[in-house]
Amino acid sequence: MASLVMGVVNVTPDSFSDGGRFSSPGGAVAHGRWLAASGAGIVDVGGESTRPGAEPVEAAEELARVLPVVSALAADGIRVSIDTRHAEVAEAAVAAGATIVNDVSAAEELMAVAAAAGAGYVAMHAQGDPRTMQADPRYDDVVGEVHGFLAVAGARARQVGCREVWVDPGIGFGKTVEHNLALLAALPELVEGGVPVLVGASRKGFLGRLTGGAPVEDRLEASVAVATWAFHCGVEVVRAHDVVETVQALRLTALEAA
Ligand code: PMM
Repeated sequence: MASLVMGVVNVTPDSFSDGGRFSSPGGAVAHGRWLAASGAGIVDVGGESTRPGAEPVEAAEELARVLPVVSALAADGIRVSIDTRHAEVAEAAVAAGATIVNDVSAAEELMAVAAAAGAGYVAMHAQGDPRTMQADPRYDDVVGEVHGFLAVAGARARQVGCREVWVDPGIGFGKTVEHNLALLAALPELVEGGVPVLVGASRKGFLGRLTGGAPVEDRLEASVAVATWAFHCGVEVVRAHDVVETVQALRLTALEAA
């Protein structure tokens, strides 16, 4: 599969990057349509913020947030992924037309939902829970441990019958700036592992730290720089908020004439 951009629609009041902007279904649907029209090959819909320090959301509340959005976008023929840690949310979303389960917890339960529905599956690495994951993340060998975890999770997802599988190093999920940079530097090795790779670094905190404190709304250039690097390394899907600019990065990386 050629590389593509996954556009983000957070139907949440509190996501770090766009929290509160699309918390009504109508606004979220309009934004998802715009992302697809701007070149996103997948629109990722989430109803629970996983930013550092975020409180968990009940599955019923998450469902109420995401289902109308998933249904409307899928009915338009847009490829929708559901970003959730709850199996019942994943199940309802695939029944409503989502065709990818994006699981930041890489849990067996969610793999099973994706496999049963004939949906694709993203297995992401995280250390710890969003509430506490950035408190003091530690690894002996971050690249070895994350790649090892993803090799097992990717193989397991295929074994339980997931049709399409991606692995994701989980930038910012229980990782320091140095951990994130080591994982980004090691993307070529992860790609060589043979399971398609997805990366999401868009607007994340480490980009603020690396750019002298740029606030979340000023991280476009840094986000596109990481996306360009990721595509250059052979990453198949880049998760991004700024779809127009990230699609440009993809085209340039693929040396396609715009
Ligand atoms: N990051 C966030 C949420 N979901 N899913 C995947 N697969 N990879 C990520 O890096 C990822 C994710 C957090 O970012 P957001 O608050 O902008 O959605």
